Amino acid sequence: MKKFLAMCITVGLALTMLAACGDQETDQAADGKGSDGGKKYAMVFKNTGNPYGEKMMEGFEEAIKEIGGEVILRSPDQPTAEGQIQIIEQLITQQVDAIAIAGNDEDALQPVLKKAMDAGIKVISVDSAVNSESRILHVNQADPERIGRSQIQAVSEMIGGEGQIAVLSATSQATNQNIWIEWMKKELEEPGYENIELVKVAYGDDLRDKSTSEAEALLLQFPDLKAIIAPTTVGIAAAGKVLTDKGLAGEIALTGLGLPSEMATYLTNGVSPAMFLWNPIDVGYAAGMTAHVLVEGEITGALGDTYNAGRLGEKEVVEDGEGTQVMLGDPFRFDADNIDEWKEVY
Ligand code: RAM
Repeated sequence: MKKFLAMCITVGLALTMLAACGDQETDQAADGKGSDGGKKYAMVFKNTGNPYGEKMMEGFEEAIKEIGGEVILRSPDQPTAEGQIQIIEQLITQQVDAIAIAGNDEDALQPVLKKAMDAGIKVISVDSAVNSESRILHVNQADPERIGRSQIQAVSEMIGGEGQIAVLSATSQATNQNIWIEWMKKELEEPGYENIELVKVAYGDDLRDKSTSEAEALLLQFPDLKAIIAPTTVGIAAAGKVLTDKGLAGEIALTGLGLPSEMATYLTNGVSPAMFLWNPIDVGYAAGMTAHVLVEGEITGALGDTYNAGRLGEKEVVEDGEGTQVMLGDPFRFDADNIDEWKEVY
């Protein structure tokens, strides 16, 4: 009964958040007593209906309330650059002070984001980077190299260093997934993985139905498949359900990046021996605090700038290829032994 009640509360909360985060705009005057009254902070996620994005927005909203600004949460229906471009145009017209965007494409948003910056808007990317010309800095959830390499290390352990593996990703344009997959491929070139073959990278576009059909297609196309790595919370949850429904626990291992709340079942039923993630609420919160210090002129986003990111403590702007970034922690490993502590949190 307790479990049923908890589930009802979780489903109720999820539905409320879904309603709040549809392609309809959510504007909320903050009731905090911070110093930033009247300033408008927008977050644009990849697409609607993704619980990970909703958690990130929750953290962003927490930060903006803390500093006393006004928060605007927007996402297109589909994970495309076109949808985000339309939203950015509207945010420019609304004269927001800052935009934090999880980019659906590295380069396609450049003209509109430059236009926003020319209009005085502080633009940062978060979660999925846009190119360094299109933003002041990037708020990075974790080191992409560590994320990519750890997926391969984990999968190799799960399948005894031998067999066919496939990746089920988000969209083919998603910068975050693409860089993680590049690092997976580099790790596969290291000694010790000679008997592991990456047979395919499939794209479920962070849509539940497409991710499900792509996971099913992998099983049909590769009857000897030993593991699926899904570096997307939508993809891994869809694959978890497919493998569970087909009774493939223990036959095909699943790992990747998953939300504990969506993956608890598949970590305990043996479908996924382990998976990884960071705290998406903290990622959104960090983006909010970073946008705030940029708007207030406390930092410019230059290399070496340091600032106070509220409950996350002091942060430093560091190098990121051609641009700059703020780096959060290491990915956390979840398995059947620790999932219960986290499944209610995010
Ligand atoms: C999905 C999104 C998001 C990514 C996570 C891991 O929710 O693609 O951008 O960071 O997975």
